[in-house]
Amino acid sequence: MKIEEIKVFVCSPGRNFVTVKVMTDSGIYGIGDATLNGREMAVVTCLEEHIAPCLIGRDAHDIEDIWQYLYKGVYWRKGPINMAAIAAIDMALWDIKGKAANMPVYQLLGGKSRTAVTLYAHASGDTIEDTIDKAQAHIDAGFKAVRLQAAVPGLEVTYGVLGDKKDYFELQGNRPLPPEEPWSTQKYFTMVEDLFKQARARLGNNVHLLHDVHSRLTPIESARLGKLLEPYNLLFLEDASVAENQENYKVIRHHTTTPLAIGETYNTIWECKNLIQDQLIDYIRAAATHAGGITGLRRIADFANIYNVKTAPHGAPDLSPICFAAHMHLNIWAPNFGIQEFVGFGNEQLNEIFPHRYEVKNGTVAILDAPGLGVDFDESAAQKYPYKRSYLPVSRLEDGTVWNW
Ligand code: CS2
Ligand code: MG
Repeated sequence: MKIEEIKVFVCSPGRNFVTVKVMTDSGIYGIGDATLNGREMAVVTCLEEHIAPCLIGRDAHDIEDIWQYLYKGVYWRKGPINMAAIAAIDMALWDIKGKAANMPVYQLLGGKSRTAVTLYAHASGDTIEDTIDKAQAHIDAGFKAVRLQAAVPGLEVTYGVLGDKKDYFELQGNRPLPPEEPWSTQKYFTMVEDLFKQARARLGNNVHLLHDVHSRLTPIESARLGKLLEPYNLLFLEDASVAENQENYKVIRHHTTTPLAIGETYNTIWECKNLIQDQLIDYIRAAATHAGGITGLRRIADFANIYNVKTAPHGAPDLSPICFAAHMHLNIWAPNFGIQEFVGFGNEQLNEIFPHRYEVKNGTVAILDAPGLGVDFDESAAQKYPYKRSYLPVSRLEDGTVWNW
């Protein structure tokens, strides 16, 4: 089955998505997600100009060889742009193989380890009360796990809290330049302890609570936070500190038993090898779109399994439903699957562009038995929402120093 054409699309139903469609001479096509928020067009160029010409005429069944060819063959290994491009091709090839075999992708990975995938929902509020009300609504809808984020009093904007803004562009003030957001660790600490104290008091102990620090703290501050939150029994504390230096996590681990999660920006196993091997984390959050596709994430999951680290794939709204589908197949297969982040199936526009039949019931998603990935891409619907330049925010401390967003 030969690859005949590789099409690349960018659409913007509220935020930008890069989608790849690999066409074969058999009539079967596959789709993949190559979205890299804030650097979308770099991935498009990488795919169109550098990758697509090398793949025309290749056998679409050679997933592993094509992955190695694009990873090792480029000489400049790794990196988010290259790995997002590889990821999209890889997902599309798994989609094709599944359709050709008339089987869902999880069957090709080894079959199911479970019958449904547990999700964690987001509760993000302008106040602690508002956050807890939203968490209660998720619990009432059947969710067993909820991530709590609340705006930090005294800061103009807080990561993870959209407030009354309709979408991502409105949050940026419709300016096609990176918005800047202030940060204060001191103000945050006051809020976060109250948030979990009040949440446990109101929500009880029968629900898993999670929290994303979005890399704002230094290792010793993270250690302090982990200790502070121990009484509230978190499922995990996410991205407490940056781990470009993986040894940083030894400082945190040394002081707290709060479980730690990291990895949504990772592109390969190499960024988390020591974190996993030294058992410095409990959940690895890499995403198929950013870590080399199903092939890349499968390798990370298998390695993590040896060290009792579970998977918790990134499920932010800037990953397309194709990535969500790829995660679902990995989640259904992985013996060490932990939990899937879930922000809803987006707006109507998104569902029109990426038709799928996933259904959430009691905070879980049952896998569908459609062949391949089980999600499609409607080219003409996508055309209605053209690309809009957009950036992620930049963070600054209150004295103006650039900080981690
Ligand atoms: C967040 C993301 O979902 C998460 O855990 O950290 O929403 C993140 O801010 C975005 O994906 C950035 O692109
Ligand atoms: Mg996060």
